[in-house]
Amino acid sequence: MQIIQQDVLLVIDVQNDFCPGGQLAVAGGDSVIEPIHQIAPRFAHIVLTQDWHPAGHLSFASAHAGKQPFEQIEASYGPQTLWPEHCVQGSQGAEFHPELQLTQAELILRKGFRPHIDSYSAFFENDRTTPTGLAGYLRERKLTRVFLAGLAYDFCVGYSALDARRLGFEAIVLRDACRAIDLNGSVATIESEFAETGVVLIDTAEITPGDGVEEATGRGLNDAEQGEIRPAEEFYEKFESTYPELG
Ligand code: VGL
Ligand code: ZN
Repeated sequence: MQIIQQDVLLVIDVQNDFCPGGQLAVAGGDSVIEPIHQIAPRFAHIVLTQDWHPAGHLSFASAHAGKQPFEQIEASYGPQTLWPEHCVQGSQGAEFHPELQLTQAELILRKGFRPHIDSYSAFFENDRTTPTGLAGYLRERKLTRVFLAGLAYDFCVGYSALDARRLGFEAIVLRDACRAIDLNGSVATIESEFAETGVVLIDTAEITPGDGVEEATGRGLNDAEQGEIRPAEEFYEKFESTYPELG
């Protein structure tokens, strides 16, 4: 698969707490870094997300008397899994893994900062209606195809991919650049939703290699030199019919 100028690599939550030794460690979490580094130079645009919770966040089991991590509660917006305290704003666990080197990233999007609502997706909080602003950012910059990598495959990566589709973006998950939590069949669940909504699963090896970032991505060119941006009209139509209130 050829990477084009309208593509963005969305790197989800590669933070200390989701890596070995962290508060909510995902098995092999830090092994997403190498494949991410392999493909990052192919992309002209990279966005990072950071899970970013205030102390006492609703998603923490410790905020609910008698509840343990990985149990569920009924939140005002529906079922919510409870987690160990993780990614507390300003803590070392909330920092990006020190080996992640993506200084060229153009945006760091923080999510999950509202005390009473969790946010797995980079696009919407867990009520599936409160936007994070990312759709507007991508739309305004005419970035129409979202490649996803990071942690966790079956939660924040998966929800972000599904919401990307819901918003009319193309969504391609880089399977080998993700690791899963796999809680109560969550991998099977997310993959059946991928199939339903048209989220595409590929490995990073399927991304066409190139000898020059400049030629493949147009990085270094200004907007005029980059030439015509591909599917803007079609994209806007889709977006506006899905989200008339945002159109
Ligand atoms: C995540 C659970 C809680 C994730 C974040 O990044 O997948 N999972 N908060
Ligand atoms: Zn979280």
